[in-house]
Amino acid sequence: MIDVYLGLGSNLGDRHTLLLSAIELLVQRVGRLVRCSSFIETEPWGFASEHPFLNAVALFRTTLSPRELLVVTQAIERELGRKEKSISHYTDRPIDIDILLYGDEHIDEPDLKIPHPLMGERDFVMRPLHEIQNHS
Ligand code: PH2
Ligand code: MG
Ligand code: MG
Repeated sequence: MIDVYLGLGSNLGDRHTLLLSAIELLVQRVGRLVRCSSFIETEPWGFASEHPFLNAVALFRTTLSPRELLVVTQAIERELGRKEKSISHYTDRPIDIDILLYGDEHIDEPDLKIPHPLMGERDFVMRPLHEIQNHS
């Protein structure tokens, strides 16, 4: 069993319901939910948008491999209404699920980088991450 930290974000639609739906689907397909942070409202980071985000970080325990996890999280994003992603710039989205940490593994593949390379720069990740890491 591996501890995996996932970052969740939504800035379109019913953000609260979308985060809850994502967590419910992750419980069904990834594994047990060990902890979940508060949902925090944050300003869009790295791009201009009039739609603020709701962000959270959740800790799951899983037997999935990192790549299986990527496939599952991307399928859930699509099921919850995520359209084609832009590779050149950030865009508004109903749901985003990012793999932040997978045990203590380091992976550097074109489409899968763990730990998430930008997580340390992002308050909307580090605040909820610290909330659940300091609450064991
Ligand atoms: N996600 C991004 C880019 N910018 N800003 C906030 N506040 N929250 C996010 O989840 C977010 C972002 C790329 O995935
Ligand atoms: Mg993201
Ligand atoms: Mg993402």
